[in-house]
Amino acid sequence: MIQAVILDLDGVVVSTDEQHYQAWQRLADEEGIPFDRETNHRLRGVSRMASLEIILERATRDYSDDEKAEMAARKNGYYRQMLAAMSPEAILPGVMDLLDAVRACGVALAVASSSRNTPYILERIGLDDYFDAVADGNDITHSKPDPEVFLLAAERLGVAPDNCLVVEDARAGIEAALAGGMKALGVGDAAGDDRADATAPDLSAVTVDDLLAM
Ligand code: B16
Ligand code: MG
Repeated sequence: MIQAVILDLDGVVVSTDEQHYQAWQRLADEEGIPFDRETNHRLRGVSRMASLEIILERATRDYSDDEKAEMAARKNGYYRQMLAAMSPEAILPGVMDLLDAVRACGVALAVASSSRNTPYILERIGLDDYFDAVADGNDITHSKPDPEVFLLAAERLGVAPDNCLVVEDARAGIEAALAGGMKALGVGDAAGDDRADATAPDLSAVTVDDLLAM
């Protein structure tokens, strides 16, 4: 029985994919490292430092740990400049109607994201007080596909993992939810992931009855 719905943030509640892409592209251009949308696709749900390591696969020299830290911070500065322009209009279609309906059924709601910018994004979209629990990249040591962020969200809600449903757009996130003993609904990029318990193009195509019957 589903007692909690745990949502990934980027790609499920909002789409910050384009802003991540533009910020990484600017950094890669400055460093003369080839980067494209295909590589950007591999960064979905992956932590900031792990994302940088993927970008550096195409670099022609080695970078020190200090240089890597500076590059990740520079990219994050570009990204946050773009997040500053974000408003509640960035919430993806169908999300608020579905979440309000889930909450009306007495089911708890949490966000579990790899992003260390989660508090800032929730503030920008006006949802900083909306969720019953938040777990994010600031709280964890192992990024998806490790289940740590989902298990922490469930613990903060006081709900057992097998009573939790995760909504994810990244394949690494589906893997993480299942590894944590939770059910998984794949949307967006993860709509083609046949390991998920159910899939949908986005949350506007999902009803509260669909969700809670999983
Ligand atoms: P930050 P999610 C993830 O968020 C993004 O999908 C991924 O592209 C990003 O690299 C990661 O957060 C870290 O983000 O640099 O803001 O800490 O999908 O887990 O909500
Ligand atoms: Mg995501």
